[in-house]
Amino acid sequence: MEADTPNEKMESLREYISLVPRHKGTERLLRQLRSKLSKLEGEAERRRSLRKGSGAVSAFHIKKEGAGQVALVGLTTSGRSSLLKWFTNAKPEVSPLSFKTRIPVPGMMSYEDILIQLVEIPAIYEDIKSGKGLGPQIIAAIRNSDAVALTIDLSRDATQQMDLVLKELYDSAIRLNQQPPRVDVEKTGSGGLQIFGISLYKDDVDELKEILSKYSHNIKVRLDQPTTRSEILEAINPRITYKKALVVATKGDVPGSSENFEALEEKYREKFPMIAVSVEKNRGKDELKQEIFKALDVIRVYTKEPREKPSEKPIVLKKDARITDLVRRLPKVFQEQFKYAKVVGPSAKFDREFVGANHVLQDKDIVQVYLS
Ligand SMILES: Nc1nc2c(ncn2[C@@H]2O[C@H](COP(=O)(O)OP(=O)(O)OP(=O)(O)O)[C@@H](O)[C@H]2O)c(=O)[nH]1
Ligand SMILES: [Mg+2]
Repeated sequence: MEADTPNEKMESLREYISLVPRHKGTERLLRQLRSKLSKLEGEAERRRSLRKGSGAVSAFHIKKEGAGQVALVGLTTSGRSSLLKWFTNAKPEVSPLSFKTRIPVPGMMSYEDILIQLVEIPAIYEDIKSGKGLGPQIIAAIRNSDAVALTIDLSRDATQQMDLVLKELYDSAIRLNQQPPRVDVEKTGSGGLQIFGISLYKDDVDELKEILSKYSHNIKVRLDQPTTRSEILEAINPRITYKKALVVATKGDVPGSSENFEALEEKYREKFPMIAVSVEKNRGKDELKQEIFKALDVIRVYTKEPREKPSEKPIVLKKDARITDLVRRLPKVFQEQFKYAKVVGPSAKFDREFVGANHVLQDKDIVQVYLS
């Protein structure tokens, strides 16, 4: 009670709470203490986010670093902090108590010769989509990531957790491992409602016109394959975001975990890569790292100077990037005087193939650029 700085206050409150015996007679006291603690934590969080610059920057926005940002997303106590600690130098609090992580916590994970940023996102909960509390900020933090790792706790019913997490994300306009519908929608300044390829529409055309005119008076829609009503609704919703995702099944060491994992695989294996791990027993680490890298959809390309070894650090590019995308990342002279490139590695048809600007690269290619 003598503590004076907010941090000391929080520390001594935590200590005091841990010392109070747990029984019916102390329930009320514990509730009061926890509520006091959570108020202090909220204040501390606000101060932290204000300090981070303009004041408009939220503690929930984690600046991207490394080859990509992967969000650890799951229900409370699903083991997100444990994973973050296992893979990075971050020091989140691991605890059997619920909702310990209240703001996103970043850490850098090394994978072969690159670094990947992991961010523990505060826990998802039922009805997070309703927009109460920190829900919108939690969802925004997930939307900001490049890929999502869903943490599913194998010490409990795994499919039930997965169903819940997926529903909450779906209702928050986040789509996982799903292609956007192939419908071209364009708001135009004038011209009214224009629909091309209407014969490909599978549902009621009058209703389609009504849906579209509610969305905008001037709109051009182009169908080039059979399209349903729900695909149209997806395509005109600007909030919807598409992310690659994988499942990290945690606590693979606990009794019953194999059965839970099998049930989860049975239901979801077609849509999600799945890795069972145990932080406790240090199992599945390398396999998981590899899946996380895959989910980012990036490639590593090494540049090379004549008569020298390839660069030690790769340039990280989006999957399917071309030589032009690589050249854009090099000093300006390479863009101005590009002639052709020589490729050694997976994308080369034969060793030391000479290629042009449109050549599509692959992970672990070595490229030497020639200038004219
Ligand atoms: N047996 C076992 N327990 C684990 C494993 N990983 C995590 N746990 C335990 O699960 C509990 C919750 O772990 P956390 O990592 O704090 O969970 P979290 O998802 O960060 O939870 P919140 O941030 O509080 O929502 C802790 O008691 C951990 O020790 C594991 O691999 N095996
Ligand atoms: Mg945590």
